[in-house]
Amino acid sequence: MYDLRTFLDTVRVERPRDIVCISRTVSPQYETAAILTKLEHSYRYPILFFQSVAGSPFPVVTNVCGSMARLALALRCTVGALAQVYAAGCAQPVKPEVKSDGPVQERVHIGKDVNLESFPHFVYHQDDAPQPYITAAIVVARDPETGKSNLSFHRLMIIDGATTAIFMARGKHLEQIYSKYESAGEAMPIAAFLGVHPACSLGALYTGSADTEEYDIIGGLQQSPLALVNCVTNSLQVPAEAEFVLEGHVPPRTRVNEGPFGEFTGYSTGSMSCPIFKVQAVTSRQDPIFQDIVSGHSEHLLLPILGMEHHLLEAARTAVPTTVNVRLLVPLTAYVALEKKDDSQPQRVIEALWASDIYAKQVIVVDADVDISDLRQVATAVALHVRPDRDVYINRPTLGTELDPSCESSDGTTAKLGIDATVPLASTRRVVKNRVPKHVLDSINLSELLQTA
Ligand SMILES: Cc1cc2nc3c(=O)[nH]c(=O)nc-3n(C[C@H](O)[C@H](O)[C@H](O)COP(=O)(O)O)c2cc1C
Ligand SMILES: [Mn+2]
Repeated sequence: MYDLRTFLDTVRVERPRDIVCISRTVSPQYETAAILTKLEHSYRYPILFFQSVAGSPFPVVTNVCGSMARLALALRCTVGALAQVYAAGCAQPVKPEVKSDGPVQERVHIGKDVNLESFPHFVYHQDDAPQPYITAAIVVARDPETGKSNLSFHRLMIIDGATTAIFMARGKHLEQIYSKYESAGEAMPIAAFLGVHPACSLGALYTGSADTEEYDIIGGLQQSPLALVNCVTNSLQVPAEAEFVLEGHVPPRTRVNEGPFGEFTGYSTGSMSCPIFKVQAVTSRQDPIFQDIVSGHSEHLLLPILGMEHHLLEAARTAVPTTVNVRLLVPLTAYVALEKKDDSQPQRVIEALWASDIYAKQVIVVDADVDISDLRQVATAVALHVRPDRDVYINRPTLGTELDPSCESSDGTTAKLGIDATVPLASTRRVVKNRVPKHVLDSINLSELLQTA
């Protein structure tokens, strides 16, 4: 079964050191973030299960997807196979199945019974807004023109018992869907669900065409249909085995001040003007677990990588079929390894990636013999093979992200950087990488040699 509880049970059995249960009451104001930060400082990334969080009746789980090993466990493969398994799931989508009921509707609160104040009041960083945030919510909405449903994560700042602010990045699908409703003067119905299996989170983070429904990708990753139920107050569908669902709508032409909020970049970029989410119903299991993601920490950084690397690799291969791999190791930066066939290819890949994702602000292209999972090797290639007057590309400002600390405009517009760190195919000077001849390397049997030494 693909729900949060079954995954936690699997971790308890198969990776017992990966889950820590904390029984003493903790404060949601900075304390859970501090516990996670201290663990990260000692290179530990366990799931944290808080039995008691002050001010809320719900137990909380955080950092569920905080290590690649756990994502691999979730998709039943090795860490090394994750990219391939993700691509295989995307290539074989499976439609969801709508059920007449499900555990997520064991409890139903509608209208004046809705009380978001009962959720834990999480604040992570000292310069964040004092209002609490819900960070693990996956939002479903339907495009009013195509009828396609869309999933994406959105930070929700609790304003009162039945209202949150919702941040929707410009240019991403939910913001595009909302602008269609808004220009027709209509509210956008949405539902936000939390407390799910990692396959669901990874599928929601699929990046690609708006015509691809993320529910089908989740089915592909699970290799079985995701069970959905109809919402109680609108016509959307949500995972039947989630822990919580918030149903409601985003009214047109309403904005509030939101943030500041420390983001995945490690920075907050001031307060924003965001639409609001009017919550009409909250449904949950009988004894729900509240899922949380500490913003800007390991889980937040790891979760989107599979979806974005998959998308950028496809975009790069469309431009240059001999692209070997794309890695995202630091924010807003794509490293690309090419089996280069002509010297115009790096520039074509750079332009393709700039165009295909707002988060691809820097694109650095190297030859296939550079290991792009190793920042030192990439930095060395940039140092040794780049002639800045020839190999650096800067485009005119286009849509990036307002979460970029260097972005001075609140509409997210920024220039982008491309670096071609490949070796020219027809260099005037012969440049050759040091190599010990392979046949000699292969002939050396170290253990034999060291025994006789
Ligand atoms: C923990 C987490 C929080 C996120 N918060 C937001 C957010 O507040 N607003 C937003 O626009 N995207 C947010 N994202 C990124 C989107 O979920 C991501 O870009 C998604 O793939 C967009 O979906 P789309 O391709 O259907 O537009 C977040 C991602 C993660 C992993
Ligand atoms: Mn989408």
